[in-house]
Amino acid sequence: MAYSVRWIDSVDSTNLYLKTHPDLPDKQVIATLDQTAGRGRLGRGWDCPKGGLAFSILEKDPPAKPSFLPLLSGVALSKTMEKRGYLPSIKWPNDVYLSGKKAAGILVEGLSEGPKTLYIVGIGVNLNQDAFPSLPGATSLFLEKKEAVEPEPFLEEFLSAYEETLLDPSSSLAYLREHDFLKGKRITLNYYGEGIQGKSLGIDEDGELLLLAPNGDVKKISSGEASLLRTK
Ligand code: BT5
Repeated sequence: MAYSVRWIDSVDSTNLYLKTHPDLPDKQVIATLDQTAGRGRLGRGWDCPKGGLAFSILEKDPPAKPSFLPLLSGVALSKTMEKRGYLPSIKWPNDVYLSGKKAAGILVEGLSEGPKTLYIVGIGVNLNQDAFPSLPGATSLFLEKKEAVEPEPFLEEFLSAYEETLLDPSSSLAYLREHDFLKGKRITLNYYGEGIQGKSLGIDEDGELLLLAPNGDVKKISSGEASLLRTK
């Protein structure tokens, strides 16, 4: 496999570690079970209480379109979980869900190095936590099946699924559409600070969300934050 994993005991953020070590070889993976200041999107944080796995992959020349990296990483995570008997779905654009709750989050960051852009694919997976007192919308693999998950084999399985997924974006997109958490649901989308409501029609070939607005327009959304609308 092209990816080589270095485990570190504790780190603020595995994404930040790679950002500050861009000279590490292409496809270097930094992994930890103790991430103390994990980063989410838009300045949010990622909690990694004991039992969590955090890792980041350095992609100097990604084999897939960079804008697809979050979705394709979600596909690879979902496949890894499915092979182990879980029933995951992928919540556009960057989460993996189990039983309607968030089990993993993905943060892809670009880093300019002269004329080139390097990509850092950061993934947090809730493996063995047995409760999330301050995160009611979170779950872990342990909570789903009451079985502990060994982090090292899980990461190895993920990396081979990720390698395959990146090399075959069209069948990965088909998988994504079959595991689309939002499809058919009424959602609110935070789109450039504006909340738009509508029904998610699914994900198109560009990885964009198709939203059917109440006036019948179909909007193509490239990024944003989706939450489910409660139905009475
Ligand atoms: C994400 O952001 O979901 C991306 C998270 C990426 C984390 C990885 S860990 C390895 C690498 N190194 C880093 O520093 N980061 C990456 P976002 O979509 O913005 O979601 C963040 C929100 O998810 C938070 O505001 C919480 O509401 C929720 N959250 C935080 N920790 C969680 C957890 N462990 N499980 C489920 N939800 C969580």
